[in-house]
Amino acid sequence: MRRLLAGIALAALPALVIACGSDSSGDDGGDKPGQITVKMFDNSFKPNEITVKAGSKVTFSLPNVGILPHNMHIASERGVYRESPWMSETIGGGQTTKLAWDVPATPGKYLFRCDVHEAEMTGTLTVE
Ligand SMILES: [Cu+2]
Repeated sequence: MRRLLAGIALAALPALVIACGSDSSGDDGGDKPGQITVKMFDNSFKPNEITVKAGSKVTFSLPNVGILPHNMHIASERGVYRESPWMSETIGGGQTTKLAWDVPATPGKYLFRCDVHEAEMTGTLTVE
């Protein structure tokens, strides 16, 4: 009887491992670790509110799904664009570019925008 119970316990183990594994591999849409896809429409980002981990490295994948030219430019810590080097190239509709960003170690809010449409094409990165 004791051997039979041990056998049942062992047989149940793989099921538990699989259950745990599927938990940790769940993701939010197919991006690789550290990669975040932000679609550029005419004229908005989707998503335009993004949360990232302080001190991590992220790469924004930026497909331009509109017709107009767009880019992504992240403001400096104090919200100034012209002093910030965090800027992708400007690309035309149907193209995709990338922007690698060493996320600051300081938690806070960082604004981003498209320089071509700076009034309406904006977003916020929350570093936490
Ligand atoms: Cu734009």
